[in-house]
Amino acid sequence: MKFREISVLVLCLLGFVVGAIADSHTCPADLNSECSHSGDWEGDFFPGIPKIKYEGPTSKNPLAYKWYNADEEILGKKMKDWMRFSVAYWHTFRGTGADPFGAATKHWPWEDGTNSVAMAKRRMRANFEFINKLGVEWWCFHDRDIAPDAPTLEETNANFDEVVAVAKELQGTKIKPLWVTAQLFMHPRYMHGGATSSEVGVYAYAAAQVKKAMEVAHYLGAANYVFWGGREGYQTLLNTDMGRELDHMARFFQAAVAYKKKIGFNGTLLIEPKPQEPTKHQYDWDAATSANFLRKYGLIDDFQLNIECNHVTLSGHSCHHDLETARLNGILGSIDANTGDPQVGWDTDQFMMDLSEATMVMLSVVRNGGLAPGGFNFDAKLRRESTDVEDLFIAHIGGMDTLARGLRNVAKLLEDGSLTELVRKRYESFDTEIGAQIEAGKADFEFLEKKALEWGEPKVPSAKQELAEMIFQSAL
Ligand code: XUL
Ligand code: CO
Repeated sequence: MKFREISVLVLCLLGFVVGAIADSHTCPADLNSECSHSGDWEGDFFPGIPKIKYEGPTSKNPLAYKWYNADEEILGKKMKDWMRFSVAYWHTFRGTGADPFGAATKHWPWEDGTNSVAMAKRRMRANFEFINKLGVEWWCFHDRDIAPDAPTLEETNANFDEVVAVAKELQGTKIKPLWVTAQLFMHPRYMHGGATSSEVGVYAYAAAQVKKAMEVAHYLGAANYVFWGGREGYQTLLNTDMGRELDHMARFFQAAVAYKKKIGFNGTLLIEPKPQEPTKHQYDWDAATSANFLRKYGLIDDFQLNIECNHVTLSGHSCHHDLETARLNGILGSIDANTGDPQVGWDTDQFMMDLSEATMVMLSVVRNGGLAPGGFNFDAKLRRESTDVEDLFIAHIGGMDTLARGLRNVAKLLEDGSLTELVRKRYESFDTEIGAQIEAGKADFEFLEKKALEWGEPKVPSAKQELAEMIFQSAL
C-alpha cells in the first residue's frame, strides 16, 4: 500500500472510532471515570435498541417478535399470561462468558470492573432498561447477584437493602420478581452445602440468608421463592450421613414455611430439581425424587417445583417427562426455560430454540392450565462467543418467540384434535364397564382371573407411534 492510501485508511479508522465514542452514551470501563463512582446513570444503557415490538412471522428484523404477541388471545388466555416471561439477572447481568478454561469475553460498557454497591445500583438500572425494552414484567435473582457480599452478615444485608431500594423504585407498578432465591453455593462456607452442611454454624448462616431473602421477596412483591440445592448433596456416601442430611433439609424447609407464614409472604415456595453439578449427587435429583421427599416430610402442600429443562435432561429424562411428572403430582409451579446440548453432558444453559421441544413443553403448560403464579424464567446465557450487547436482546427474543410458537402449535394440535383422538382410542378398552371397575379400584384378582379365562387371548392393537409423530410434526 502507498503512503497516501495508508493515510486515508488510518483517517477512516480514526473517524470510525471517534464516531463510535461520540455516539455511545456508555460509561468507559475504567475506575477513574466519572460514572464509576456513582449509582446514577444518565442516558441509555442500550442506545440504538428500540422497544421490542411484534412484527409477525414475515418480519426479518432480529429486534422484533415474530411469534410472541403479548396481548393476543390463544386458547382463551393472553399470550403474556400463558408465558409470564422473566429475565434471569445472574446470566444477563452477571454472566461474563468466563469458563474453566478462559477469561471473560463480555465487557458490557456499563461495567466498571468493580463489585461495588455503586456498580450494583448502576447495573440494576441497566436491568430495568433491558426489561422495559423487552416488554416483560418479571425478573429473577439470587441475593448475591444484585448486591455484593461483605465481611459480616450485617454489612452484607446493608448492601442488599441499598440495592433492593433502587430495585423497588425501578420496578414501578408493573414489574415484579417472578422469584427470588438465596445463593447458598458460591461462598466457600457452603462447600458442604447449606441446609445439609455437616457444620451447624453453616446451617444457621444459610437460614439467616434465606430469612433475609424471603423478606426481600415479600418487600418486592415476588410471586414465588426458589430453593435450588446446588450443594445440597454429596460427593461420596463414605463420609456422608445421608439420612441425617435429608432430615436437616426437611427441617430447613419446614422453618421456611413457618417464616413465610409469619411475615405474610404469599408467594409459592418452589424447589428446583437438578441431579448433579456442582455436587456429584444432588438430593433434589428430579421431579419424582423431589415429590417423594416432599411427601415423606409432610411438605407436599407447601411446595411446588420449578422445573429446569436442562436439569431434567441431565437426569436422563426429557423436559416434557418431568413437566408431566410434576403436573400429575399437582406440583408444576414454574419453569426455568433453557435447553442443553445433546452432545454435551453438562448444564450449558442455552436459550431454548428447538420448536419441537418448545411445543412439548407448552403441551404440559396448557394441560396445567398455565403456570401462574409461576412463569418462564430464562435461566439461559449467551454463548461465550456471543459478545455484542444486542445479542442479549436477540437471545431473549429468540427464546420468547420459540415458546410462543410452541403455544401456537399446541393450539393447532388441539383444534385439529387427531392426536387427542389417537390417545383416547388407545385406551378405549378401559371405557367399558369392566375398565371403569378397574379404575375405581373395584376389580380384585379373582374377578380379573375370571375375565381372563372368559375372554381368552387378548387382541393387542398398534400404539401408532409414527402416526402420532406425523400428526405432531404437521403442527410445527
Ligand atoms: C443452576 C440453576 C440456578 C437456579 C437458581 O443450575 O439453575 O441458577 O435456577 O439458583
Ligand atoms: Co435454574
